[in-house]
Amino acid sequence: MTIDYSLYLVTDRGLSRWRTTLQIVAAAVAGGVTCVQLREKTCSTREFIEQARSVQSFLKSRGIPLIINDRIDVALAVKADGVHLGQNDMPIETARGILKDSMFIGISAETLENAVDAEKCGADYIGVGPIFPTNTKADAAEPLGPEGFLEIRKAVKIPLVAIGGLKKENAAAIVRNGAEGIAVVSAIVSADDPEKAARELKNMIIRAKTS
Ligand code: TZP
Ligand code: MG
Repeated sequence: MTIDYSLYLVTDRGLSRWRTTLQIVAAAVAGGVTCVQLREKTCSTREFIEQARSVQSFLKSRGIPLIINDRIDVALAVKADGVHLGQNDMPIETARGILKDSMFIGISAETLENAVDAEKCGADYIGVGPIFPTNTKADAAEPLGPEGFLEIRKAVKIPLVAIGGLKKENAAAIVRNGAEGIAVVSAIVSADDPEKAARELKNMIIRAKTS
């Protein structure tokens, strides 16, 4: 499977207001999201698996990949398309030893060094951020800014998905700096109209990629 990273939704049940994660995912997909990462920081393992199965059955028929945040066991249990690991999660070498090539592995990089290491260790893509300040991740590192992103772009070849404080007003510069994709949480999950928010972001990305 090849993954279209262009508009990458990361879920957050705490920011979804009165909507369920599945409702947010459905609206986001209708608006043009190309990839979904299920990110659950507080629920039980059982609930995480149930949630993953329900989101997966929605995504599968639409050809949209499901990536599981942090939890390789959950990713294996539901046969997800990929797993996304941070710098304090299971090391990529260990994860690759378990998963072999059955799944994509994405790695979060907050620095140039993180990104170079991730590529060297065989990551399929890198989530680079935060690019801009964000309230969504409490322990987020210093923002890299568009220049920090560009420095990483020049140093690695694998796909880069930018994350952190991205919205339709500021993401075009990052696409023009070579991001394969834009990952967002609050810009879609907390929007009054998540479908419209996704559509506007998608149109912006298409324009930036073709200009
Ligand atoms: N990793 C780096 S920043 C971030 C994550 C999960 C949060 C991004 O959230 P938002 O709302 O798109 O700024
Ligand atoms: Mg993590």
